[in-house]
Amino acid sequence: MPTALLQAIESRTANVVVLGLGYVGLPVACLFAEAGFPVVGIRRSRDKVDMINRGESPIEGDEPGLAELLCRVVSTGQLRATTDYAVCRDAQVVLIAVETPVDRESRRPAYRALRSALTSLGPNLAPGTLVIVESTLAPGTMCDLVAPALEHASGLKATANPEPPIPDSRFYLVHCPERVMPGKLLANIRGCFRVVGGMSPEAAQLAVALYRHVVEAGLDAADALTAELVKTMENAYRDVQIAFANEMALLCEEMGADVWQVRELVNKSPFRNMHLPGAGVGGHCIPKDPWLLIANVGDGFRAGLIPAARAINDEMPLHMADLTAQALREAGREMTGARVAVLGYAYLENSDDTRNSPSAVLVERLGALGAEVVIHDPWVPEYRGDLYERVQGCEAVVVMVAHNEYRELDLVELQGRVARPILIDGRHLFGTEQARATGWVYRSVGVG
Ligand code: SAJ
Repeated sequence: MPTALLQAIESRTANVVVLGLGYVGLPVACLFAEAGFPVVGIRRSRDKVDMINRGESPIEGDEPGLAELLCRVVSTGQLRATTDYAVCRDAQVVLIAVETPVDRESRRPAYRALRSALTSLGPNLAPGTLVIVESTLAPGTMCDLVAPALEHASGLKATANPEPPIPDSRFYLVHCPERVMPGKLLANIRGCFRVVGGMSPEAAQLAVALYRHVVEAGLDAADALTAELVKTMENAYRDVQIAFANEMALLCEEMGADVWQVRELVNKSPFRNMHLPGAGVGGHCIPKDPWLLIANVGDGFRAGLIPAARAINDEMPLHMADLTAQALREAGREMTGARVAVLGYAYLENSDDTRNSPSAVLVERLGALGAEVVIHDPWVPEYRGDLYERVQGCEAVVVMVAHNEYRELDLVELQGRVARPILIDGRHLFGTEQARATGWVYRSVGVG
């Protein structure tokens, strides 16, 4: 193990550079700065760099502790931001935390930001530096893209396995996938176990020594491919579980049963944990990571379950549109020209995050069917406002997100505002008895 680098890490004197000061990079930069490391963050936008150097957080939404921590570490000089990659020349540690989205049409990884970061870092990479990619990657990316791209751009060699003594032409390369969740950015970095995947065992051990300064949970060293698989597979696993619940909801609707009652009884069996059916699956992880998982597997493998689960979950907001159209038709009303209220635009309850929101799919489909759509969401600035006023004159109300505010809705008051009492419940907030007792024409996902 290289003593100089390890000593710099253990003494917290290693210069740390974080590429990408977004919702992954900024909190991790702040935590390493708080731990005592000198940290420089790189971001493309001059405005955002200036904002961060004023100690102001560019991260939207409620992130407990982040704004205060950022202000503190900037004021002490532990953290500063820049647009200039030349700062990497003095770094002993470089963390890469740029977005790695999936192309909507092809479902292939879109690595433009990653390639750009690697190309910019390369010429400024000093021998012996520990480079850690936190962005979520399709398994195989570290070996087939990150290492070759960085070697080409730097003229150095990534450490290989077994570990030769580090001459002055090598760098250490690791993948430590992020585990952020909007609303819990700092808590998740501190509290979630991390897999630390090294391109060599020594690289992994160096990264474990580094993360021990900010991660209170377990740190499991592994190889880079294992780390890529762990992150994408844990989210694909969740996507499949949710898809099972959604398919059972559709089955129960068809059979005239109540999936919510069935689910409760199924989960009384040991080792059962049937997830919640709903109006769709959004966010920055679950809809994307299953596609990353199967992106580079190769011809000898045919993915069946993963694409099928994605298709089921992607279908749910469209199913909400079908339930709405059906209820209107039964009331003798076509969708064309009908005023429909969509309650909830965030992808997750009690969150302002709208990334990959199922509501966006529903709103588009309702519009295509000729409806006049009004949107309300107490967490999303552009859709805040008085809910009862927003639904005035509507002929259908569709609940898409289980915000606390919606759980406490006064269904009698609401009915007094709408032109037609049709309530489509995508998260089963109200239950059939409660809704029908207050005179609503009520349809819930999963209830036939
Ligand atoms: N959803 C359902 N049914 C469920 C659970 C979720 O329809 O039973 C929907 C939600 O409404 C939402 C989407 O799925 O639209 C995603 O919800 P989520 O609870 O998985 O929240 P995320 O997307 O923030 O997932 C993150 C992930 N964490 C990381 O990537 C580090 C995920 O791996 C975690 O399992 C999840 O948080 C969590 O459990 O908190």
